[in-house]
Amino acid sequence: MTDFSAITDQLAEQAIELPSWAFGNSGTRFRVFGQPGVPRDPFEKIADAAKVNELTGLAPKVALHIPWDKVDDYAALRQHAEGLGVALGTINSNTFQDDDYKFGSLAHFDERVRQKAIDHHFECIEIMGETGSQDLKIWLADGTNYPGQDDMRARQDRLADSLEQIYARIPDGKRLVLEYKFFEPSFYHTDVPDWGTSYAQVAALGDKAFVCLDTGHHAPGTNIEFIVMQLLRLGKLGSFDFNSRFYADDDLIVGAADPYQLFRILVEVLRGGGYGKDSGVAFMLDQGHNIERKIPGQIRSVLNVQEMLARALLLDREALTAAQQAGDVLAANDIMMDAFYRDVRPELAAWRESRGLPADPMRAFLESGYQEKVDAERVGGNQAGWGA
Ligand code: PSV
Ligand code: MN
Repeated sequence: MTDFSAITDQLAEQAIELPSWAFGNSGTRFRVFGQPGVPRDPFEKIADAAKVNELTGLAPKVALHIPWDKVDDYAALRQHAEGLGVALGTINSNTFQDDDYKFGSLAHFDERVRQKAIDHHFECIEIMGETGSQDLKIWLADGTNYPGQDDMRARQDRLADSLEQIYARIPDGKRLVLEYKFFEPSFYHTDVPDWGTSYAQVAALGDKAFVCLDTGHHAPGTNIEFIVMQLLRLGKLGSFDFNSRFYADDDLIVGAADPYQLFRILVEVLRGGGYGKDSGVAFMLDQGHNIERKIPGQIRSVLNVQEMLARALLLDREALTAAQQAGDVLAANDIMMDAFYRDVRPELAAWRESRGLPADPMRAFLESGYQEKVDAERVGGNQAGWGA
């Protein structure tokens, strides 16, 4: 059995980017349930995210969504973040909440709307300069609901042209990542439905363009770790949006629905060189906490990823390779299961303490009084929410 101390240097490199929108109210199309203490502006969202980092040491960056996180002074937002020990991360564009985008954005048949969507991305690139962000993440709601509604081929060509124009403005050292999703809100066809389409589009752009893999954006039964392996093999895995799903794009806490899948994904990440400071892969969460409290929801999420990463790091690769090469199916599977079932929680707790972090960050948060404080302070104003 691999000794836990053998993996702590690698564990210490773990960095997960939190989505600012996880701290605002969110819901389903049936209801958004408000909660006390919810941030009223991007500054308060960052304060909550910084709390998660303070207690876990795992979340040094906060991803922003524009226009949800629009502020007058991005330098002030950046300073505020840095003062709280976090940095501003990925800038997510948003072309799905404006009447103009009913029939799409970067693939739209109307040149006026398509230009508006391209301009929005130019604005996002400018914001990246002020926030110090590395990545522009594009997810498109573009698609159609009915066969014949639009020409799928022409849409793909217009998308390629739009992306090319945006890519031309990505400064050196920064990146464009294109996220795919198989359906919703479009139900007949989606313009970037799968990793292959995203890969084809970003490969045509150049070496500053990558694929973003959102774990909730696949059909049931999809072998996501295979996609991780393939994108790493092709040098095009740019980032993850981690969350978990039972049915569609549920945006539930990562590792909650299928912890074994998260383990398998992380095993492939490690196998393919997708982990560590120099890997170039950004690990983000993309979640909504609709019925649970948001800050502990995020704490639980990053701890889930940490626990699963520890197990993946502890996998006995030498023994696994030997079993694979001997064609020993059952031994190979046993080795995977041994790592997956190893309860790393006590060792992680002790290691956290040794680094000056709380052994149990969930409990530390509940005992900190932070929630009660913000519940009392944040009255009045407009609560932030998914889409606001
Ligand atoms: C789309 O469902 C998505 O996964 C994209 O990443 C969006 O930016 C995000 O959700 C919004 O929550
Ligand atoms: Mn996503």
